[in-house]
Amino acid sequence: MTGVVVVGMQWGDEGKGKITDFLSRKAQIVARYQGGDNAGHTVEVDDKAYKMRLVPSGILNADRIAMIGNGVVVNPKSLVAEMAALQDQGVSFANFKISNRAQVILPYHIKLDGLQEQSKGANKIGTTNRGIGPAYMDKVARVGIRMADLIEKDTFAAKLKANLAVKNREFTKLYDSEPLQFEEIFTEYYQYGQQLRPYVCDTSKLLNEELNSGAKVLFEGAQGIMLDIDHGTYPFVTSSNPVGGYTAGLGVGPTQIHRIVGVAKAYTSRVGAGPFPTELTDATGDFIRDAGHEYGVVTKRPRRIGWLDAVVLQHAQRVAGITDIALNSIDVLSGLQEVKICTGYKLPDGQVINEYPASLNILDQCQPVYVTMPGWQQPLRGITDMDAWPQEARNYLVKIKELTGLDFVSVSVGPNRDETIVLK
Ligand code: 2SA
Ligand code: MG
Repeated sequence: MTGVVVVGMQWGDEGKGKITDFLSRKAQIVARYQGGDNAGHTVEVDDKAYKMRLVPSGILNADRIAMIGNGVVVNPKSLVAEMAALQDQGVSFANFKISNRAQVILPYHIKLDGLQEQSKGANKIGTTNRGIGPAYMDKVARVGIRMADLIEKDTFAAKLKANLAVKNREFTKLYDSEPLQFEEIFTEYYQYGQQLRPYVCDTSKLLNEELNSGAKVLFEGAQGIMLDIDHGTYPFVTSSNPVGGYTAGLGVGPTQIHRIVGVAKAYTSRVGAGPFPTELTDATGDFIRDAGHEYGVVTKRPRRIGWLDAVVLQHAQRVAGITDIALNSIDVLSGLQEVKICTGYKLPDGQVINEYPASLNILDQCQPVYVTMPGWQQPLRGITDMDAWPQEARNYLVKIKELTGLDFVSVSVGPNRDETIVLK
């Protein structure tokens, strides 16, 4: 058992990239198990910023295997572009692997993502418009095209033709939109497939062999637990399982995992629509957004901001079996008069619950119950000696530990590698 999972405990953007980068230094393999190019993070090393969406951050060490598992939906066009940009920066892909069972995102998925969102009007999810949902729909409907198909000319042509016939009927009849042309897509995407072909293999077989011979593996989750298709704020979620997805998404047994690190920010953010009980729509929210540079990596959208929610953290801990917490961005809270943590939700009848409701209707009626603590004025950015912190900031950590029962594996006081306090 040498597997460690890193997963977001909120709605994504918890700073998983930074934690993955730091934990992966001890790993021989870093493997992505779900999501697609809706994920996105920047890893900064020695003044160089590496932007990644699909490629696991483990790629930055040439000796390490960086793997895209079968549970990931791969947009070949954006993967080829991402690889080219990283190669230009001197990154080696000698140990890069893509599962032959990973689903492929094609232009009709992206088009459908946009059309589905449009047709939902005010109820739209606010997707990243990368075709993620429609690609997983095709997977479950058993009409998806996998990497193994993409690289076989005749198989790809036949499957693409059959799928396009159905999708084009949908585009023209249901959405009154233009059909897509087979030739264009086939020529372009077959090329991408051939460029990716050298990396395509049975990643589950490789991964199990490596694990059985003692390799340390980091399982890199994308998005966050509150965006999980089962355990998140459905239907305002992504279409995959950040929770537990590594078993199905990489073809390994849960017995290979011994540690699950949950990454959380010291406050909460969310992009896209959907419930957010501790949301701040006031000047405090604006203050945190600006101090934390809370704008999306992929879509540049300003993120919604709120207080830390311990109901969310407890839910995440429970459904994912989190063993440790990596807390990020506590430095962002410097300068506030007071800081709050939500400890429960109050229903209209006065009852206080501390489980996250499945019903959006009940969630709508929930009023957050807060513990309010004095804030601190001193900047924490870069201050890795906690003894030099104001007592109020230390108290905030103690409260989080008390509410979650989790040990801190690390606490971050800034985005850089050396702005991390490693505690475990
Ligand atoms: P989609 O495109 O179908 O997955 O969108 C569905 C909802 O999921 C939200 N979503 C995200 N929210 C925050 N961060 C995301 N990705 C991170 C990033 C990467 C990460 O930095 O962009 O932290 O792993 C992400 N991806 C999807 C989206 O806003 C919709 O609400
Ligand atoms: Mg992010």
